[in-house]
Amino acid sequence: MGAYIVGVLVPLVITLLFRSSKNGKKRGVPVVVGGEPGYAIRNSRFESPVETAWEGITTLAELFEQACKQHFDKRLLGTRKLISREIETSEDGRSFEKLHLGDYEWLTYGQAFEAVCNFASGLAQLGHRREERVAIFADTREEWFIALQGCFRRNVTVVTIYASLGEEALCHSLNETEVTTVICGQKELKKLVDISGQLDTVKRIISMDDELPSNSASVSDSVSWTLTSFSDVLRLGQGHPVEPELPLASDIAVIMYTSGSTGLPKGVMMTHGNVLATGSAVMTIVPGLGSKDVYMAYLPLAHILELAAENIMAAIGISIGYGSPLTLTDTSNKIKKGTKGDASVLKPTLMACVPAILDRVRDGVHKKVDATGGLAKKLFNLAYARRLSAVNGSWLGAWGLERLLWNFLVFRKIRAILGGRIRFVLSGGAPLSGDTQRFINICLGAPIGQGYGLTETCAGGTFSEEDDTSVGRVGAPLPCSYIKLIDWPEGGYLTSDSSMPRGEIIIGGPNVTVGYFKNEEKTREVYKVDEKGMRWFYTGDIGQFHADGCLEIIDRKKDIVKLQHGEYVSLGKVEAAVIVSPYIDNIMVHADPFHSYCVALVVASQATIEDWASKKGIKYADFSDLCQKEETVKEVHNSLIKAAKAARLEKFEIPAKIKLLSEPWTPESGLVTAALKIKRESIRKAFSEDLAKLYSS
Ligand SMILES: *[C@@H]1O[C@H](CO)[C@@H](O)[C@H](O)[C@H]1NC(C)=O
Ligand SMILES: *[C@@H]1O[C@H](CO)[C@@H](O)[C@H](O)[C@H]1NC(C)=O
Ligand SMILES: *[C@@H]1O[C@H](CO)[C@@H](O)[C@H](O)[C@H]1NC(C)=O
Ligand SMILES: CC(=O)N[C@H]1CO[C@H](CO)[C@@H](O)[C@@H]1O
Repeated sequence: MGAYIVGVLVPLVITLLFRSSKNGKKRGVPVVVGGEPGYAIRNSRFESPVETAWEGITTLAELFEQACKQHFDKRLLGTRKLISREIETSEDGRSFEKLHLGDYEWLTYGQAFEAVCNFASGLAQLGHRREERVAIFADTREEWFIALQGCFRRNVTVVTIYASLGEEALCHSLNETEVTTVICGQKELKKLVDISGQLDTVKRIISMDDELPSNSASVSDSVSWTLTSFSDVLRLGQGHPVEPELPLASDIAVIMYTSGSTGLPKGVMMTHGNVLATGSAVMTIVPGLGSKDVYMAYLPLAHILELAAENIMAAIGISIGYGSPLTLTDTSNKIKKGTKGDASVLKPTLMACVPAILDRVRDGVHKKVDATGGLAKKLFNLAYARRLSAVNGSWLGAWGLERLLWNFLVFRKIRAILGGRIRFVLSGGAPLSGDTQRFINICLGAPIGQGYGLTETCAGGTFSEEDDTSVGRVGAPLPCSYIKLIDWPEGGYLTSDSSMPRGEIIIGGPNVTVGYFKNEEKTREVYKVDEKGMRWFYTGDIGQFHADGCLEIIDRKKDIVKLQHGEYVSLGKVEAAVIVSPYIDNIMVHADPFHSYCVALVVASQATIEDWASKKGIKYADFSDLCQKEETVKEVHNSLIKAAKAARLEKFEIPAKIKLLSEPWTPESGLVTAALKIKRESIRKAFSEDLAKLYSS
């Protein structure tokens, strides 16, 4: 009996003590900084911005070399062996590629270092000079990482390009940076061959795959580049070693092309110091990061989140296993039925995610639970409710034994989807909905560290700490960043606002990148150096600071919205493109960062639509009635899509759903300015219900 009471009381007391100390915890504290007046916050644990977590280390090249010496015999890079590749045909005649993949095959830190040195030497032997730039244009894989580190060892700047970038953007980025060597996979090589006529500066291609695409033979005479396989470059380097020429902290490590808000993509220049500062800061925030961890690598390495993450993992003796979003779980699209997905084979402890992937996991679990139904569903819902009230602050449910029970009965199976050992999830790239954050917290039993940052700040910004169970916020400033809010009177956000300080978010610190490549005008517009020498980046996002020093993103300054998958939609650009449809009098495109598509409110052009209706013999009471009809909406939507395609808009830019309005927007109604420019905020407010419906239906 006595033991029982102790057993209950001790955890209870500990829980209560822990909670009360947690409630008042200040995660960020005000700090006096230079530059424009505003309200600035720093991480409460670090007085001045962290630049490096490793004594004497100032570049990614030094960091990697040191780690390889320390962890020589440990596993570093793992790739699954391909057992077979099959084409499956579905009932409706479409065919899908299915992969049967085997175990991970590993390179130790020692072996990986040798490969990196060989690659660096091989690249030099191919004739690539140090001051010329290399582009890596490929999906995330082991060779990507080896090539990156190889370039770093010779102070060669790497241009990264999203594998999904369109042709025009691809040409632009290769041309602007005068890249002479492109390292790519088979799929990307096919794209390069298609545009070979426009690539004036490219002299060498290094193909990660030995297999070549079918269209490469046809142009081999006309192109001026040489094609070498990755393995040949390694062999070449092994036979002819070249001395390393290491970079300095201020040398440009990477020029990262991000999908621009308008027009062509911009290349963000990051120094070794920049990436190191972000990585050092993240180190201090993921709890107990150490060489027992295994990291699942599958997000694009052309994204700063993944690039910084892999560099940090490889700095502390962690094993990195490669995979892809299409082979991640046993039920992923490309996994052959009955064989295992990447996560079940690797059993990672850490992974990075973008919100869209977590949403998919959540929807998948819901679907499965609903399909099973019956007792299993009841049990799941009960377990979920109990755990929810526990993480939401009631002490009873936090009691360890109950948690163990639910884990055993219900959540164990869900965890198995990702290998069963995940202990921390890093989320970034776009805001995560509170709903999904809770769901993943509970079902995976692992905290999600949500970050807010931009390519321009080298992903530095804020990061929610492990023990912060609130949702909808992005945490306190990273140790490498100061976050300042400045007034934006036009938008009605002031640091003196009574509820909380609000304003445009600007980010300062050693993590802030040096600017856009060959674009000084734009750089001067959004980067500023204050009188104390600190660099600040103006994000254009609007935020507010909670009392504990955590940031919440509440709005954005520009009419540019980043969708859930990270693509930017410029609302004005889309509107200008589709308003040419004869059925459209006026239009407001609306995008929501929690969704992957945009929607539109369309003011119908009465004359042309009534004309169309009479030709079709459609009967209707009045124009308002006609605008409600499904066939009318469909006709206008099709015409809009046609206009969008003619203007070469990307799929995600084309409004997926529209609402047809019969009443014009006038200055009198307050929905457009006197110059007839649309007033977004007013329209959003007036039609908030319609917009919500477009996203929910
Ligand atoms: C690294 O390369 C850049 C660009 O070519 C050059 O300006 C810089 O001086 C190099 N750094 C070192 C340490 O040689
Ligand atoms: C590449 O750049 C050169 C000048 O640097 C320009 O003349 C050419 O049109 C550009 N090509 C493309 C495809 O952008
Ligand atoms: C969680 O707590 C908040 C405030 O403490 C409350 O508004 C909310 O309803 C709670 N949710 C659940 C599911 O208990
Ligand atoms: C690499 C880099 O940009 N370092 C700068 C970081 O910020 C401090 C001031 O906070 C500067 O002194 C460094 O030069």
